[in-house]
Amino acid sequence: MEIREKTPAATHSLEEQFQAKIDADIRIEPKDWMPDAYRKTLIRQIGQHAHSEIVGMLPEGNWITRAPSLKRKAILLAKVQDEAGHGLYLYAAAETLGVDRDEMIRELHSGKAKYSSIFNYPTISWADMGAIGWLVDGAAILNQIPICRCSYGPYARAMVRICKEESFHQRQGFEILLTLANGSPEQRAMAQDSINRWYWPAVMMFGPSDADSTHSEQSMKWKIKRFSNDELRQRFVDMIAEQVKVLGLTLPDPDLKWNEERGHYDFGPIDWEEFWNIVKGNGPCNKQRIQTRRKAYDDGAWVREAALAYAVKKRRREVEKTGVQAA
Ligand code: BYC
Repeated sequence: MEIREKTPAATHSLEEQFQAKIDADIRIEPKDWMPDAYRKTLIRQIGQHAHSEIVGMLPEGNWITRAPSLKRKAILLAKVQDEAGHGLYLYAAAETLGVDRDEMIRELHSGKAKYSSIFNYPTISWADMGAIGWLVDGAAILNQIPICRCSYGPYARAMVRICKEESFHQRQGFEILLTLANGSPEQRAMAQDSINRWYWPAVMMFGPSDADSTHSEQSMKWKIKRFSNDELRQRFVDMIAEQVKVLGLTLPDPDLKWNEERGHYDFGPIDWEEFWNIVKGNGPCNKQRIQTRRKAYDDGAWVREAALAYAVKKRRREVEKTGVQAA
């Protein structure tokens, strides 16, 4: 049933007024009216994004104790901590839509909620820390800068700080690869091998091609997404194809070629079978990632309990002192 507002000028449905706000680039805030489907799409996307940040800590966390120097270790530790922070801002942004954080985490642990395909690949060498920073965070920046202009206020605002931090992440990754590329032949080979393994999975991070993207059309109308998956993917390839020249290394795509007419790089076919296989949970590390997250959650139960007990005690003391009951 169509709902109409009871005001004199109520010639437009709530849905039409909502879309008019979006068209005029007016942000939607948590207490504003919004269609259920808009709320659901945001909960899905922000939830998946938050999970990606938290699961994304694992492949790099794997190298913290094996970083080649104290400086590298401190930088990597800071980056992984940043990702925990990103997850927390994003869970908080999703909570403004009325979803419970524990429920989101349960969905991650049960396999119902998705997270980015990229984090289901193993990190087998130190150079992978460079490739993740350069390629994965590079892809993340291109995808996430437009989200700073997303129609939903809390998501857009959370993305501003996240993007600043991602930019540092990408630079540190590039610098790791540059150092290796200018090092011994073995180090150079290690950097090249890492790029060979991470390049295509990073290209896939942008999601299915536009023709197969179920949510893009609606999400773009709602300005949750500002560019399509393929548009962002093309920008990524154009950027990386130039930056790899500075490294003096190559990308594993024999079809990569500058197209003068299009003003873009042409690139080879994407292995969508590999992508969907990973999304469905059958990648090299899917099971391990979820198991690790579940264990971390269970092991952290005492911290959550202690924090809650402390909050209750603090509130009780305040009431005893002031006689005022907190809302
Ligand atoms: N992996 O209709 P589509 C980071 C799913 S964090 C897995 O195009 P949408 C970082 C999609 O969910 C990186 N699944 O969807 C962290 C949908 O399935 P459902 C994460 C994928 O939402 C730590 C179906 O395929 N970034 O960078 O319009 C360290 C159809 O797709 C993937 C974000 O989350 C994938 N790659 O567009 C370092 C950014 N792609 O839900 C780095 C925010 C698609 O219908 N998210 N699917 O079952 C987005 O921008 C969009 O959600 C996407 C997908 C572009 C990813």
